[in-house]
Amino acid sequence: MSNVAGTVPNNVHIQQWVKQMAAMCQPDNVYWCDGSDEEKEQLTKVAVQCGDLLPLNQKVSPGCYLHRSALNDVARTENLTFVCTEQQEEAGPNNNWMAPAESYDKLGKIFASSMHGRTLYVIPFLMGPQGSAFSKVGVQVTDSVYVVLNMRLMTRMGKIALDHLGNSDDFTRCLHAKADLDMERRFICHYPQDNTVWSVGSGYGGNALLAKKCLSLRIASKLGQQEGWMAEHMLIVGVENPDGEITYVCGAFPSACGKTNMAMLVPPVSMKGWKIHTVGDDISWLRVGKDGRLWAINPEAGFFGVAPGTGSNTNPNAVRTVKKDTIFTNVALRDDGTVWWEGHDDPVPANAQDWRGKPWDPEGGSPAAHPNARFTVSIKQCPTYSPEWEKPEGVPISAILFGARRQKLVPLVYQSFNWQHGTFLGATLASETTAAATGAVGVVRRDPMAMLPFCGYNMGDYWGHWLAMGKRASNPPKIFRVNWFQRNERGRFLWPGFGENLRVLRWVIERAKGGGQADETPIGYVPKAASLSGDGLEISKADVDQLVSVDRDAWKNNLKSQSDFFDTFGDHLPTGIKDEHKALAARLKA
Ligand code: OXD
Ligand code: MN
Repeated sequence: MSNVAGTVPNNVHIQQWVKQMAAMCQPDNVYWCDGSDEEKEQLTKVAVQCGDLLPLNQKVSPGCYLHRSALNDVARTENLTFVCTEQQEEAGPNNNWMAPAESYDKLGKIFASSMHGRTLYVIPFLMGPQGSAFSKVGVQVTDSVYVVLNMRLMTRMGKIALDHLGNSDDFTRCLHAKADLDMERRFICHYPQDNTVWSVGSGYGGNALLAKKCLSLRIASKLGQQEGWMAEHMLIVGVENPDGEITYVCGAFPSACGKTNMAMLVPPVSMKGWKIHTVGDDISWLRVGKDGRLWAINPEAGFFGVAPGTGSNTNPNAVRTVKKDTIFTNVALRDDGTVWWEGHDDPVPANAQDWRGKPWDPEGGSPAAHPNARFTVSIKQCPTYSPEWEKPEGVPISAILFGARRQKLVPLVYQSFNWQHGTFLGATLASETTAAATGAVGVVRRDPMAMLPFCGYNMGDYWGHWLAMGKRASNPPKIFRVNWFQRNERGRFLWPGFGENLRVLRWVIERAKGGGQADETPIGYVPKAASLSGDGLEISKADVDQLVSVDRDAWKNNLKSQSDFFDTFGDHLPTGIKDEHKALAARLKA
C-alpha cells in the first residue's frame, strides 16, 4: 500500500483510474497535486533534494533552476512514438503503429513496479481557459517531480482543472514513468480511441509533458476530426497597426524554426506604432465561430522554448521573459550560478560547466548548451503577453502562415489562391530538420502543416478534414507560405528575419483584408518587391528581387517529389489535394 498525500478529488473516475495505475506501477507514495503556490514551494524543495533541479543564483535569477537530463534523453524520439489504433490504416503512413493490445501489454510490463521507491504524482490539468467550449481536461500521473513543475508552468494545473471537469469522465488519461530511462525500453504511445497516452522511459519535455505534443496535438487532432475543430502546431499572434487595429494570425512552423521568436517579435525601429500581442507560441485549437470565421485559443499556459540562439538581438522579449521563475534544461552553468548558451547576450564564459555538468572548454569544439536546451516559463511573464489568452471564445484569425526552413526554391512569402490551394500549400510543406528531434540535422523532409510528428491519425484524412473545415467556415482565414531561410549562392541568408518579419506580416494582413500589391504566379500571389522594402530595410534591391522570385524550372522539378509523397497515402488522399497538384503542374507548364 502506498502512502497518500495531497488533495484527493471527488471525481470517482479519476480516483478509479489512478488506483489502477498505482496498482500497476507500485509507487511508495501517491501525491495529489492541487496547483497551489505552497505546493510549488514544497515540490521545488523535493526536486532540489533529489537532484532534479539545481538552484541558480537567486539574486540574479530569482525562482530559476537548472535541470540536467540523462545524456540519452535530450529531444523527442519520433522513432519510439506510436499511434495505437485497431487498424494500421487509421494511423496512416505518417505514424509508427502498434496494435493497442500488443502495446498495452508491452508497456504494461515496463510500467509494472517501475515506481518502487518513488512517488507517483497525480496532475489534473486544463488545456484552455476555464469554462471555454474549446478546453479539455487531462490527468497525468508521473514519477518525475521535474515533470510536475514543468506541467505547472505549461498548463492550468490542479483545482481549476477539477472544477472545469466536475464529475465527468471526459478527460485524457496520461500515464508517465521515467522507469530506467533505457532507450530500448522507451515508448510514447497514443490510444485515440481510449483518449489515453502512455509514455515510459524518457523525462524529456516533448516525450514526458504529456499535455503538450501528446494531448494537445496527437490526441486533440483526432478529437478535432471527430468533433469538428482543429488542433494545429501553430503560434497565435495579434498584430496591431499604428491605427490601433489588431489582426490575429496563426503560423505553423516545424520545431525550432523560430515560432517563439515570431510570437514575441519586436517591431523594427522604422515601423513606428506597430505592436505585437502574444497569445501562443506553439499550439492552436481552432473552431468555426458564429460569424463564419475561425477562432483560436492557445491551450497551453507557458513556453517550452529553445534556449540556444535566444539573445537580445534575436528575441529580446524572450530574454526578459526568462529573468525569473524559469526552469532551464540542459543549458551551461557559469561560476556565479547563472546560465549561458550559444547566442546568449553575454560573452563566451571562460569558466563554465557544459550541459552535462562537465568543465567546458570553449576551444574544445562542442557546445556548452545542448542545441535543444530549453526554458520553461509562464506565458504571463512575456512583456508582449496578450490578455486575450484568457478569452473563452479565443481570437478571430485572419491569416494562417505555413513556414519552413528552405535554403532555395521557396520565396519569402506568397499567398494561396483560396482555402483548398492553401491546404495544398500546407500539405506540401517541407523543411530542413533541426535538433528538436533526434536524427540527422539539416536534411529536407516533408512536414505537412508542420504536423508530421504530431498528427494523431492518417494524414490523408487530416487533409480531408482541413478541406471540410474550409467549407464550414464562410469566412476562413487567408493562407500564406513563408520562408525566412533563403540563402544566396555563397550561403548567406538573404532576409534579415526576426523583427523585420513584421514587413511580411504587414503585407499578409493587407492581403487578408483584400488589399496589398501582388503578382500572380503559378505558385500563388507573390508580393511586389516595393511592398516589403522602403522605410529602413537595409537590404539590396537585388536581394529583395531574389527573395520574391519564382524559379519555374525548380518548381517543375519539385512536382515529382510532391506526388511521390502523396502516393504514400493511397485512397486516403483527398481529391481536392490531387486536383491542386494537377492544377499547379498545368500552371507551371503554361
Ligand atoms: C516543441 C517542438 O518543443 O516542436 O515545441 O519540438
Ligand atoms: Mn512545437
